[in-house]
Amino acid sequence: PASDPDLVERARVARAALGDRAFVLGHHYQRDEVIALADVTGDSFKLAREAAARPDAEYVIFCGVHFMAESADILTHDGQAVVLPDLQAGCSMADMADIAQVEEAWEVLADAGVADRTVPVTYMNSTAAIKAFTGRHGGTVCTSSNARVALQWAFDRTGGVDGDGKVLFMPDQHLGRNTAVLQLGMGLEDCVVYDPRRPAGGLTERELRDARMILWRGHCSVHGRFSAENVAQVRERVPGIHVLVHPECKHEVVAAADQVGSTEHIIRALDAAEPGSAWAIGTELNLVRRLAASHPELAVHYLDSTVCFCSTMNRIDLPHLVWAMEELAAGRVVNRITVDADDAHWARVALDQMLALPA
Ligand code: CIZ
Ligand code: SF4
Repeated sequence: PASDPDLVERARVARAALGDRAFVLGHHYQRDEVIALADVTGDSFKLAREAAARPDAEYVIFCGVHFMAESADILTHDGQAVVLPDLQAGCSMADMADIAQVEEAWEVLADAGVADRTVPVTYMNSTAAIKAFTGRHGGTVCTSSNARVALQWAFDRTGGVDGDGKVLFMPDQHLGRNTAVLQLGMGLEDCVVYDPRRPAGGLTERELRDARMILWRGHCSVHGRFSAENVAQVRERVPGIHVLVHPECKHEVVAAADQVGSTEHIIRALDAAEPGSAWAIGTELNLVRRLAASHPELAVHYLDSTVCFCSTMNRIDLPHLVWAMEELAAGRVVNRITVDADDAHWARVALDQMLALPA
């Protein structure tokens, strides 16, 4: 439905009042009404860099989810306030790795005698506390675009992909498994899943010693819902269709697809697609709908019409954004996201390590 015209007008007025004092970031999974007000759009990695590149903006209004606003706070300076228009906009995947559970897992690894041969790698989609843990233990952050390079780097620190070092990969088991198996040539049997709800992660010492990839039991509630059956069905319905999915999808979905790639990769692939070609996209619905609308020359299908929006991304809507902008314009800093100094320091170490990875 079209947005309320009064609200659109209030948004225009508040945005104009803030001028250059504010910078509005919009994640690709945001609603159209929010994207319309964004100064820049991107995935979490691009938006973190964009936030860091705007040192003169007093307010960084982050239309995305909590962990992204935390990263922006870490990468901006103290005089800047990062604002999340709705504090309920979390990420179910990031919330699946709690810092107390991760500390406990590290003790389980130490008890099994493997912690000193293990490098933690955390996906960007994790809390600042998990990024800080990763920095304190000599690991790196990764995104879905550089996960292969990050894993290669981590294994190189412990004797290489063919050695006996290990990676503790958090919090998305699917990205970890897909990257290790499909990009680094490891076997599915080299991967084990650490379940934080079970004693010792549900793993024996033997399993921990034999594993190469220790995958945290976490997943995305949107991407994790696509199935291999969806891929088979769309191929039957639309012969010759190209199936392109995000690496947060399950292994069997990625294995059945034609291409796998990050959000930015998916956008570029459609920009470069041959006119008239058909595509089934397995990622968040706000983005797929915008891609379909902006590519009338292509037949863009949604991989599974029953999987829908990311509910927490969708919490940021025009009323919340207008409220946050009006409050800021009135000099009241609302919904500020801050990371404590010690965690911010170590999370930054892990983020800087990612930025230093070979391209
Ligand atoms: O699934 C997500 O939330 C993604 C892909 C975020 C991002 O931009 O990296
Ligand atoms: Fe988190 Fe998945 Fe939503 Fe991304 S799409 S914010 S990973 S729940």
